[in-house]
Formats: sequence, C-alpha cells, structure tokens
Amino acid sequence: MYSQVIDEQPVSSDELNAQEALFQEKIDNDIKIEPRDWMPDGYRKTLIRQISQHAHSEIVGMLPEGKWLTRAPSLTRKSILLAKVQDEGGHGLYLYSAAETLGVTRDEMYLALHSGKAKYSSIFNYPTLTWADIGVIGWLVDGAAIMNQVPLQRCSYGPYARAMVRICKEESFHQRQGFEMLITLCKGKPVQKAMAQDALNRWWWPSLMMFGPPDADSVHSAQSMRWKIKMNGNDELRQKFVDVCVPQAELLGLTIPDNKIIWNEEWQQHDFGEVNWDEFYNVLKGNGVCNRERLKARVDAWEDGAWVRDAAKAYAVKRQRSSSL
Ligand code: BYC
Repeated sequence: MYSQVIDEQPVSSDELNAQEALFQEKIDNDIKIEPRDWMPDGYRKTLIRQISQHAHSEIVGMLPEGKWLTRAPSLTRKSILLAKVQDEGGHGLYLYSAAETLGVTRDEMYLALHSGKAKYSSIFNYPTLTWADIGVIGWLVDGAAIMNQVPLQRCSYGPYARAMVRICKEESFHQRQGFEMLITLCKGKPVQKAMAQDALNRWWWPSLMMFGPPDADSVHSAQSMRWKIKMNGNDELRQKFVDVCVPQAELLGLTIPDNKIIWNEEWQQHDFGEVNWDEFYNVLKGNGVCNRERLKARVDAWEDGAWVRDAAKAYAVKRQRSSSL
C-alpha cells in the first residue's frame, strides 16, 4: 500500500533478526521510533492501517454531527458544535500527516476509504435522530475516544504519539461540552430528559463496540501491544469506560440500557452485559444504517472538490513557470 520505503533494508535473515531485536529493544526501552528509523515491514503496515483508519474516523465522524449544525437550538450551541466539528477535521489532517511520514500518500489513503477497503469507526454508521444525540456523542463517543487515545500519547511511533497529545486536549473539551449539554437537557422539561434517555438507549451499545472485538477475537492486539502501537487491550479499555460512565449516568439521572450492570466487589469493577457482536461485524461489513450514506458523502465531497485540486495544481505550475523565467 505504501509507495516509498525510506530506509535501507537489511539483506540477510541474520541481519534482519538482529535489526528486529534492536528495534524491539528500543520499543521496550520506550525510545520513540521516528520516520527515518529502520522499522519492520509489519510495524509500518500496522501503523499505516491504524493511523489512516483513525484519520478516516475523524473525517467521517464530522458527518453525523455536521447534520445538526443548521438545527442547533441556539447561537451558542451552534458555535460550540461548529468548533467541535472543525476540530474533528483538524484531527483527521494531523493523522493523515502522521501516516504520510510512513511513506503512504494521502491519495492512496483516500482511495482506500472511498473503495471501502479501509475501515473507519463503526460508531459513525449510526444516525443522529435528535438534538440529544449530539450531547450523547460528546459524552460517550468522545469519552470512548479519550479512553482509547490518552494511552496512545505514549505509543512508540513519534509522529502518532505527538499528534495524540493535541487531539486528546481537544477531545476532552468535546466530552465536557457533550456532558454539559446533557446536564441541561436532564434538568429541563420531562420531554427533554426523555430525549436524552432515548439517545443514551441508542448510543450505549455502539459506544462499547468502538473499543473493538473481545481480546480473544482481536486479530492485531497481541502484536500491536508488543510494538506499543496499542497500549491496552480492547476489553481493558471497554471495562474502564463502563466504570467511568456508570456514575456519570447516575449524576445525570439516566439509566444505562443494560440490566446486567452491577458493581463487582471482588473485582472492584462493574459487571456488564454482552455486546451484540453480530451487529458489530454486520456494521463492519457495510450493512449498518448509514454505511452507504457516509461513504457516498465522502466520495461526493472528493469528486465535487476536483475543480479546487485542478485549480491549485494549475496555479502551482503557473507560479513555477513564472519564477523560472
Ligand atoms: N470500528 O484486531 P482488532 C474517533 C476492526 S474515535 C471499525 O482489535 P485493532 C472520533 C479492526 O480495524 C474512533 N472497525 O483491531 C471520536 C480490524 O480490521 P482490519 C477512531 C473496527 O486495530 C469522536 C478488526 O476489526 N479511533 O475517531 O488492533 C469524534 C479486528 O480488530 C473497530 C481510533 O481509530 C471499530 N470500532 O483495534 C470524532 C483509535 N474495532 O483493520 C472522531 C486508534 C475493530 O484488520 N485505533 N475494528 O481490517 C485503535 O485503537 C484500534 O485500531 C482499535 C481496533 C481499538 C479501534
């Protein structure tokens, strides 16, 4: 998938093993890997997959919330939402840039998204039906993103780790604005609180799916954790997320739609019900409520923007010609 390999590759298998051992030693000692350092092919590929899918998630993630920009209930709410959606666009751009340092081009990444080859987070294939969904997305979806991304600030690949620092700061603001919006709704009229509860009912389980399949079914976790591309297993982060959300839901006076949630004294964590993994895999296959709509929106945006890219190219050529005269 990537178009250039920056470093010289070792030639014999002994040399390769020695390089890999040295590489793993750096990772084990928390020495950051930088773009020009030698890295195993699999490390580069896994990073390109994860970072580009993360970038796509940010960009596709602008769509469900963007839909509500024209329907925000006040100018203040509209300004906040506008800033949030723009932030997500910015996150996508940092992440595409981080992936580019691994030798993949932006066009290759877009092509992978538009052809359906590259994934983006399953969560963005669900529709935003009411204004309360915007609050719940901030609370749960950005909350899950923070849970997953804060540890990634310490991941082994320098450009990805550094991109995460800024992204996490902004995601924290997003999470808080969502929670604050829900406090307002829950303190409002019964119909507003009911709207918040309905949104929680629809977004809870898909939010738990954001952390990926159970560890036992996770294809990449073990190797990614050895390489510190991933810092925690999927189940560990999902559990932490549930433990954080339960008291927050209580504070809001909302009920998490899972009657198996109960505090486990022995494990000092909450037990919770089984995620519907059939639904998760079905969404991944492209059969979620909004998969087609989301992909079409991205492909249309790319095609509608062709004239801008052409004009920029023509302008660059013209400038180059006039400066070489
Ligand atoms: N959705 O071996 P596994 C955000 C795929 S937040 C879709 O466990 P891995 C945002 C996985 O790609 C969301 N696909 O994979 C928030 C793999 O398929 P491939 C983005 C999923 O990579 C608020 C297969 O299932 N965050 O952007 O070790 C507002 C097997 O899974 C999902 C990130 O991307 C899913 N939920 O672990 C706006 C964070 N889960 O690739 C925007 C960085 C799994 O072999 N990414 N799959 O075809 C990660 O931490 C990891 O990639 C994951 C998955 C935990 C997501």
